[in-house]
Amino acid sequence: MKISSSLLTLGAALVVAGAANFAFANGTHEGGHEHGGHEHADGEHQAIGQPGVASAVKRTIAVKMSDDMRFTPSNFSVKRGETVRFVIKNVGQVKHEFVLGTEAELKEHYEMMKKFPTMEHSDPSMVTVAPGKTEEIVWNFSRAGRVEIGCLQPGHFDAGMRGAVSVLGGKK
Ligand SMILES: [Cu+2]
Repeated sequence: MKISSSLLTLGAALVVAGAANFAFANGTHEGGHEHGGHEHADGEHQAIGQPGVASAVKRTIAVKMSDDMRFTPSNFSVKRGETVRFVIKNVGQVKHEFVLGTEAELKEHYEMMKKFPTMEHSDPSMVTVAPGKTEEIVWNFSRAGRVEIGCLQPGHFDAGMRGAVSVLGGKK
């Protein structure tokens, strides 16, 4: 039915706009551009760091994603300020994702993916990997604390497809 399908499209657009606002608000409430004079024009992702530059990568970490709904390995430890390249291979038969975020961001985003399972989404903090393929994320973990990892494909997050990065404090 044409009408309901265009309503669904509109609904998806509104949800996406809402998520963008949420990310912005979440990124700015901790405030500040205090690390080394970097400016982040969009204000996003300050809670978990920001996209890294390849030339700053000192460590590459290989991660496998599999249909038993696991990241292997799933827990990582980095130093504050470190830029890491994740090389993420999907060894399964279905699509998986590696998404960095706060607990709240991942849950919010996951609920949206359950409502709109065919929605295409992308962001520097995430990668969607087709079966048998490998993708990369370069990320700068500029804040001490815990960054969550999740696969937001419907059912996967609930099934435990999660992990975490511990960002250890230290010199500013
Ligand atoms: Cu998955």
